[in-house]
Amino acid sequence: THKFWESQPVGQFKDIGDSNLPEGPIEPPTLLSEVKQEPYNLPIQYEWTTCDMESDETCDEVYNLLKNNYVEDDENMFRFNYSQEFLTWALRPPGYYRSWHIGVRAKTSKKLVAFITGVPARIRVRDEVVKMAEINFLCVHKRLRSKRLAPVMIKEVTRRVHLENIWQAAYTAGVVLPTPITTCQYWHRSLNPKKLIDVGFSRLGARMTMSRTIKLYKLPDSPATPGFRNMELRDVPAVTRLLRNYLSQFVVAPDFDENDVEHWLLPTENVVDSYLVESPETHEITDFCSFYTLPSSILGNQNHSTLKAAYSYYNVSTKTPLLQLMNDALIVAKQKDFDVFNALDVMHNESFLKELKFGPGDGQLHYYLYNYRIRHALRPSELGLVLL
Ligand code: MYA
Ligand code: JJ1
Repeated sequence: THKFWESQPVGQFKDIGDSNLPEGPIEPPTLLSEVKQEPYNLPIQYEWTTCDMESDETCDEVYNLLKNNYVEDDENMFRFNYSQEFLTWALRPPGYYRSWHIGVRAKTSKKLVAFITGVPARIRVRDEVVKMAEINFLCVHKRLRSKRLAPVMIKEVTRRVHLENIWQAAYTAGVVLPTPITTCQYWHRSLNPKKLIDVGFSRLGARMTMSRTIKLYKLPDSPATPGFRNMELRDVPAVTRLLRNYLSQFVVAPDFDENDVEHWLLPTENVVDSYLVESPETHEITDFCSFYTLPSSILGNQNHSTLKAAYSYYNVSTKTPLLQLMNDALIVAKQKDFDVFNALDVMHNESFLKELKFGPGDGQLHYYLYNYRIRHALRPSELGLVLL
């Protein structure tokens, strides 16, 4: 059972398959004057702190909390290691609220022991564009687990989102909660198979030698598509049009404007890479692909401490076949020294995963909406949203 989640306005397990329940908000908004004005109570030893992500010092504290306590795989071999630059990018999009970057400190030592964040986003669900918070980076220090701190943090971020007159949220988790709008599979494409095998990320296949494996995953030195180049600032209007048109076909997707595209998709070194295809004849922008950089710490390996992973982000093909576009993405990721290229089975990704030698991982990612009911669970291919 889920004592906390059963008390929240989210789709409940008992309601699955009930076609009488309408799609849309589960609870109506209240007046802002009815939103609780004081923070929720924490256990007496702890205090709330708003984390100023413009301060390098605070950003370092958050970085270290996450580096040591954030998400691990099911065998505790790898732990996400989001960089400081990544965190400032992820947490300071257009219109962000400082008050949604919430920490918990030990009162006596002032040590940061827990964290949760929201950033604002417009998310379209079918034909409705809904103002939402994207909730991410929920983390409680390993020594403070299972003390019901997470529900207090979730209630506090909810309160601060409500204070901005926003009543819905989107989030992902590796665990099953009431109730996913869809469940996605992680797929992995080896770029540096020897290292992946050495650190236990992957295994030598049956009847495979190391040299046959290296050959299997070999890629050309440079992209094949004429006109394939880095996205630049001047491309923002064309990329926005391309992306808006592409995302319109999915049931749930972000409603990106030019400001959002500039923030989320313009290349930022060691954070996000974006490429496009400019037709050599017409100079039209016809295709686009992107990935973000999220290394993982390798826990307890003598020879390697970091796994450099690229994660597929938003990709659009109108002229170059998606398979060829993504093969070029693999080629540039390999040139940038990534060890592995990861992707979820969202949007049209299924059409290239097997052919480009991705294999299914042991992890899944469940997507959720807060205070918004979807009548039937979606197929991953109906989802046009990638959260970081
Ligand atoms: S997902 C990434 C989550 N982080 C990690 O996995 C890092 C490593 N783990 C930890 O730091 C802790 O284990 C966490 C739980 C902090 C996850 N999402 O305090 P507890 C429920 C939601 O005793 P702890 C991400 O960042 C659990 O079912 N709920 O547990 C998106 C139980 O409730 P119930 C979760 O292990 C986050 C209760 O918490 C999650 O010490 C989106 C137990 O609390 C989870 N990942 O701490 C948050 N894990 O009894 C929701 C456990 O009912 C946002 N729980 O089963 C909702 C929208 C809010 C805004 C709304 C605005 C309108
Ligand atoms: O990375 C993941 N799994 C890897 C490593 C497994 C190590 C042992 N548990 C994996 N490797 C196989 C790769 C192989 C390459 C050649 C082809 C065949 C496949 O499967 C998994 C995803 O699969 N990652 C995790 O488990 C991390 C947590 C995922 C949930 C994230 C929740 C995030 C919350 C966000 O806000």
